[in-house]
Amino acid sequence: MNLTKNKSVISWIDEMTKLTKPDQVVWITGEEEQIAQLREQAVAEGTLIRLNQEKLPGCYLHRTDPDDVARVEDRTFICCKNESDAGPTNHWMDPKLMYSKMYAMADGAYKGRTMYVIPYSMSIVGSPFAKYGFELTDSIYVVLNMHIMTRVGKSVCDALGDDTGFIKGLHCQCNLDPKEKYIVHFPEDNTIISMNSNYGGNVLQGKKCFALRIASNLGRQEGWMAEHMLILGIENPRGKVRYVTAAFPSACGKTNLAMLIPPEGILKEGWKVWCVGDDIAWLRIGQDGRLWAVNPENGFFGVAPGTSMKSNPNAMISTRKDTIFTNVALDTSDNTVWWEGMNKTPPAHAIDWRGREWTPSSPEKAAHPNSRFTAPARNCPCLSPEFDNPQGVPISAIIFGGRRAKTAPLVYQSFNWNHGVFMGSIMASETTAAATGAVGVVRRDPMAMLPFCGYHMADYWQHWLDMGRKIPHPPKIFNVNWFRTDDDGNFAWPGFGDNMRVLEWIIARASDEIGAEETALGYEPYTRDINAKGLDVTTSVMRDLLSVDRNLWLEECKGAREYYKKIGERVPVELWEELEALESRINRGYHIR
Ligand code: GTP
Ligand code: SPV
Ligand code: MN
Repeated sequence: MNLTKNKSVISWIDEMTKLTKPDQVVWITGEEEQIAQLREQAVAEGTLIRLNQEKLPGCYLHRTDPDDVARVEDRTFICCKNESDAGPTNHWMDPKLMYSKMYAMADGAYKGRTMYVIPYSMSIVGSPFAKYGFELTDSIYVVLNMHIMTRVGKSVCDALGDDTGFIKGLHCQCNLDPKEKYIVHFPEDNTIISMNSNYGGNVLQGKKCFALRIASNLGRQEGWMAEHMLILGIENPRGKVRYVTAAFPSACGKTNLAMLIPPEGILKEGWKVWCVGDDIAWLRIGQDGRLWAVNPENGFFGVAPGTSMKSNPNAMISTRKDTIFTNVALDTSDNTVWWEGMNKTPPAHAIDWRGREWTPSSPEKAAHPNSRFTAPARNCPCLSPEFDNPQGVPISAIIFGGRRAKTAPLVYQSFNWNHGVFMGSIMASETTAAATGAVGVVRRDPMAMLPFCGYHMADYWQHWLDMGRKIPHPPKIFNVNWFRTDDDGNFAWPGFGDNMRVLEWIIARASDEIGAEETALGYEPYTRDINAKGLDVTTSVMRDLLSVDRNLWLEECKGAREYYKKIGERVPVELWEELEALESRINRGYHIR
């Protein structure tokens, strides 16, 4: 039965039904009864393994095809009319050609299968910022994950009414052929098609496909921003909460920072951190002239390895009920889950992510490095009371960051908005297991949006500059690096909860409460201004963490120059000027630490 009378929705679904030829069509209503029945069916079909329901109530394990474990950037396409509008960082194909290719693959793809129609909302249903979509899929796993990650069901259809501005999404598992995977976006007609995958960001279309690649296009047209950013609130001992967003590339610490618990001493002073979002922020200018952020998601699709009661208790607790685990190990002693970094003692016997017997002496990892949990946001102990506020939260600071073993110091602040945009545009980070391909290779990843910007990167930078001119009270912009290593290759900064010490400085700077040292890169903290009480970091290590190597930075400028050339003639002149100014400050030896 249809959940909507919206003629354009119905006619598009009719068209897709004729094409894919399912045995039956099932609308996802959002009611618990239907979801529970689908979980049962997934268990019966072997798609989900029911975990220990006493220790992990409502939790299930899923194993993907071993060739389908991460986003596939080389199979991801932006199909707009003009190739030049997709820009040099996106793969492009002519929309007509791509549609015919996709429709040929979709022809009969649901034969003998069920088409699930998922009406979903990014952001709170009925709020002025919400955007609605429909994902058609033949995967119960996708239905169950979308049900956690977004707001799903009849209320979405009711809120949409007769509006034609919805996002169309088609997903076909086909036979998961790695060579035939396609993650395709048609920004000019708000359509997404995923083929031959059943993994995370490839197929949970609300996430990267819609909330970033399509939404970045909408934001540019409508004057707002869709960003790969966590959102968190920092409450000071006087009860005042200030909000920051942070853009780090995939698997570089967003979920961890978003749920941070301050170190003992700072906690005792009365500081607290509230999580609003861990991956995506939609930012708009509020009537008060500040930038306001909403998290369009409703759950966390977080990296499992490294998550522990020590590193991120709030994430651990979030996964103790109603969670779907993907590609982690199964601890056979009590039918629970395990992954590397969860605790010191691995289980004596487990089933690894590929479904094979595993013991601590096995040469391979028990959990895939990109194994994940899908957990409802409501499970998070530090979820912000503002999470469901349709207006979002006002942003005091924007933080960029990445994995850099050497170049980037622990923290610095931009001189102004344009300089901050420049900092974001030349961001670089070591690649991680979140996408297929080599791991640990430094690449430019502007604003952590390289794989997610749905149009020309230079136009995106221009949009940032334009927004800066329009925001009467813009957030201050910072850069952080939790991943500096010492001479032995160990992380020099303890990270995790101790990142609060850096956040404290950022908040103080954003509120104009303390001074800073003006250096070639921007404003850097005086060493004494990073709260080191109870911290196991000597002053000399602290100085190293904040130091800037002149030669490395000259190399960095060279790299940025080459990158701008690659992005081409649309690179805004303001950014070229910032690059030249930085290079000249470094050359002059201007306050290099
Ligand atoms: P996506 O979900 O892919 O967008 O990743 P994310 O940015 O949310 O990254 P996440 O917080 O899941 O962290 C990824 C990995 O980085 C995990 O293995 C963490 O343990 C590790 N990590 C996070 N924060 C820190 C930190 O402050 N220091 C160090 N050394 N590692 C960290
Ligand atoms: C990322 O890779 O940035 C993720 C996971 O958050 S995915 O949903 O696969 O994009
Ligand atoms: Mn992400």
